Amino acid sequence: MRIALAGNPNSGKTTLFNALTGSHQFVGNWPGVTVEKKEGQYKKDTSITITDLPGIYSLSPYTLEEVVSRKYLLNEKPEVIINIIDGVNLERNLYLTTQLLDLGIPVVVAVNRMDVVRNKGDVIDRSGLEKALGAPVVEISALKKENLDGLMEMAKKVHGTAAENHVYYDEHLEDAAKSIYDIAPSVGALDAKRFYALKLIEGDQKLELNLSADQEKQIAAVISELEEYYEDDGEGIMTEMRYNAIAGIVEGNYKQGKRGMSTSD
Ligand code: BGO
Repeated sequence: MRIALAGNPNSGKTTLFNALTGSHQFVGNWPGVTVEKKEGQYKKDTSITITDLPGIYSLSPYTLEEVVSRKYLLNEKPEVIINIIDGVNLERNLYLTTQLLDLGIPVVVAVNRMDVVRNKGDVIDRSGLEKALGAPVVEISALKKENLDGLMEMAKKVHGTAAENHVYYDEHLEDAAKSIYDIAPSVGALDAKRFYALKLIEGDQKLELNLSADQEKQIAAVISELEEYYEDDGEGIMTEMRYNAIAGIVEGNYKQGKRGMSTSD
């Protein structure tokens, strides 16, 4: 089984990767770039390969790290994604999560730094978060090596399952995505169809979809209609949709304890 480990910088990705692989690690470079590529075998089951993706905030095509990560996720298609998120900074970390969920690959969300969350007296509604994301959520502490077996058991469990997990935005946006699949059935047939449709709406120029001029024109018309409705450009619409959805998810599922400290850093 091939697992990709994805998360924001400073989410604890290196700590988790080291805890899972121990000395079973190989370090090289991603093809053609000077970004370090770390791969390793799960030390308790060496048939599982874990690829540590560069730390990123989004699956945009702007930074080298983002380009490397999304190329790997779209072209090499790992069988499971473990998305490590910092439990102390849920709101910021979930921005990447919303995009990973669109790839059509089963995702397990590992909420890290639970030792800190607990010390603050804060509580995450794990099952509420699972419902909102449509993906299993496992609470861990990479530093204290807490619940890492549970995390890997969940990764095995979702392996081979159909990934329909994604965050629902609103009917206008969902309809626009569906229209794009109709205009370009080749996009609709892709596992990552939702990722591609939403990135088209976002105005992403680096999707390598080989659409015909006619398809591009029709898709542009769908996006224009959406832009007129929301009085914003596609990129602005998608960013706001994601942030609003995340704000609701955090609001409903993260309870600050009596110690009442802020959830931001
Ligand atoms: C330092 N709990 C706690 N409390 N800390 C954690 C956990 C956890 O579950 N997981 C990771 N950390 P990386 P990226 C540090 O290095 O794995 C800590 O970027 C320090 N260093 O120990 O590197 C982890 O790979 C001095 O902290 O993240 C590390 O994703 C003082 O989070 C940091 C304090 O982890 C980032 C912390 C010299």
